[in-house]
Amino acid sequence: MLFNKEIETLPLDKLRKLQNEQLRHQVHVLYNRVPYYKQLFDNAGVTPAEIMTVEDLPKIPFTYKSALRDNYPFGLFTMPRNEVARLHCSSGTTGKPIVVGYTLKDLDIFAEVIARSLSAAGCEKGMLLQNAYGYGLFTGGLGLHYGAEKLGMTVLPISGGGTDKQLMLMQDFQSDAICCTPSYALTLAEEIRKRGIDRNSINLKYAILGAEPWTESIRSEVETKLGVIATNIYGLSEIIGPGVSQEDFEEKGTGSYIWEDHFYPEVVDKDTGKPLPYGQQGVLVFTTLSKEASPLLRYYTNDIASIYYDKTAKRTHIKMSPIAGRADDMLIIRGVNLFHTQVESVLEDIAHLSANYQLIVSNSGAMDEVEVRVEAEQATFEALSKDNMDALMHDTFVSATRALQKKIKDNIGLSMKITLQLPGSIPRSEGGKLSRIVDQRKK
Ligand code: DLL
Repeated sequence: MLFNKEIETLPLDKLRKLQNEQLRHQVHVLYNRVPYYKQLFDNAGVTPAEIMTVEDLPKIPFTYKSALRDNYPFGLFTMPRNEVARLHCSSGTTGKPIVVGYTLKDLDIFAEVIARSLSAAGCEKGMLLQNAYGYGLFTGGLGLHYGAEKLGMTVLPISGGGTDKQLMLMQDFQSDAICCTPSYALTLAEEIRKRGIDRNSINLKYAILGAEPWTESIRSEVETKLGVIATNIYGLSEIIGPGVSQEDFEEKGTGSYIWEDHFYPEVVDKDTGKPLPYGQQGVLVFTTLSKEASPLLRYYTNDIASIYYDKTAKRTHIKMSPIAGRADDMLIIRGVNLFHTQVESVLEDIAHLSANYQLIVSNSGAMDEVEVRVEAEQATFEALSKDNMDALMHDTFVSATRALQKKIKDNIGLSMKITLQLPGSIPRSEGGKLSRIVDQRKK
């Protein structure tokens, strides 16, 4: 079902017209009301009058996360704080968080794009959504919450974590859909199996997963173990939160629709900053077209993806590929660029290994080394343990780890040490985002 059929299927020429009108207004507001943007334009020798269409966007320099930090807390707002209805924060690795503001109209837009997203994910009015994204400063919980209500769903605002209660209410209330991070979906799926919960006592049909990179290997694990159709939801606080893009449950694997009447995307070369053609992978850059309180022009997300139109799709809006990783999280190992999702993708094809893994990066020798710690798959491990004391040493696992090592070498071009681990030994998501990389390099 399409939540807003008219907009979601708007012919491209009309969509562009709408975007251009909104962009001209947005540029005007930012230039006149936000000193940071006035200076950005003046320093670049660009006037607002030169930005007539989205094709003119490359004339404007990027806005980086540092601009939000430097103007902490409300310096990039277009209006006094007392006219803002809500604040959210996104914590960085160090220091102060970045702050984003929403007017009531912004909150309507937020709910609208989430309602569209949940619809695309398969959800319908009347279904029960177990919202296991964190409530609070994080945009996930409240973002999904109001969008689900707008769609007419019943929302269970359980927030992240508290696995016992998640599983109890999931059964007692017969939740139809769940939204959480993909790593937490894996945790829940595993706990269901571990506790011997009857899958027939669970009614979940859809899982809306995002807030961290994930691949087909996690999708197949979550889908089989939870019995759901799992789709990808993407977003970032700076742009609005979740619901910048969403995958359709009947078009799985073909990318996620960017709701481009509100968020105009570009993909640029990570080294030169030059716009890249559709289909080519680079850094995603977004311009908010309709936001009132804290709009941004050409926000440099650091997320690596490609964008493209899918002529065979249900909607006219542009699609984006899954995020390969963040440019600032990319490892460079012996000259080879590496995202942890590349290892995760390879894992999907290797039998008897689970999707729980960690990359340990070290430099005790002369060069950087990556060790892949991966868990033996529970079912195989249990079967082998019955008649073998040390199941991890069994030929089945030895061949699986060799196959993984070879596939990594063939596909990624790096030799990595593979260490097989006992099921359950690698850290799990306890409700939020999970880090897959342990960087032990001495600087
Ligand atoms: O994670 C918003 C969100 C909440 C998205 C719930 C989806 C679901 P931030 O905490 O500001 O906001 O983190 C944003 O998380 O720049 C990406 O690097 C990453 N990210 C978000 N969604 C995905 C996804 C929320 N589906 C940052 N795939 C972004 C890969 C994602 N990475």
